[in-house]
Amino acid sequence: MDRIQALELVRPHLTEHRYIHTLGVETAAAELAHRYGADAYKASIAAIFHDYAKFRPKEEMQEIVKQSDLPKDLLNYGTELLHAPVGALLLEREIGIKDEEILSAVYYHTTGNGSMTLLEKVIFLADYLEPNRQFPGVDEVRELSKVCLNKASLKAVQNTILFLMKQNQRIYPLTLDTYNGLQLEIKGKQ
Ligand code: DGI
Ligand code: FE
Ligand code: FE
Repeated sequence: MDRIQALELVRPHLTEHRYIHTLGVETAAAELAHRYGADAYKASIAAIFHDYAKFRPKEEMQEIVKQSDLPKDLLNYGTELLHAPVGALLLEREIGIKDEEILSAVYYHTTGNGSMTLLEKVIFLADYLEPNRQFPGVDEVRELSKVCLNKASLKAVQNTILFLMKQNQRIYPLTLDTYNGLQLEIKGKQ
């Protein structure tokens, strides 16, 4: 599958706004992949498909979690979390994507995890800082992303955790694992 085919496949699942975001994530992912040595093709395909399930009805996503091997604790946090793991599952089922690196980059694009691969970091960070995003703190992460992938990813997850806490939202354990994992990678086990 080339990127044009991928874009044609994802387009019907997204709004215009979300499609523009997706193109921004692809651009950002290409830059990060080039800078940090990730696979350019996988970065492009994972970016194009990362929000594939974003507009599935939440009842459908909850049903998929219940009837698959996805972790059931996903149901106890905001429904915003579901589109990432459900998206990975549906990409395999509906589009036939089998590449585990691409699927895991989609799976973890919202939360991250405690020991992220290079491609997972690239997609996690590209989603956060793509050029169409504008919110407090994003420029600092953009600057950091030119210097250190781990430090930029850490700042992004820190900002997300602080934002969620201010909104009195629950924080999914994987999001905290991401914070701890990146701290460990940056500072070592001291
Ligand atoms: O899909 P996007 O909007 O492009 O971005 P995303 O996949 O990073 O999703 C962002 C949403 O996910 C935002 O509403 C905050 C939410 N989120 C991220 N981490 C957590 C979370 N929500 C909860 N409850 N807990 C988390 O740990
Ligand atoms: Fe998303
Ligand atoms: Fe996104």
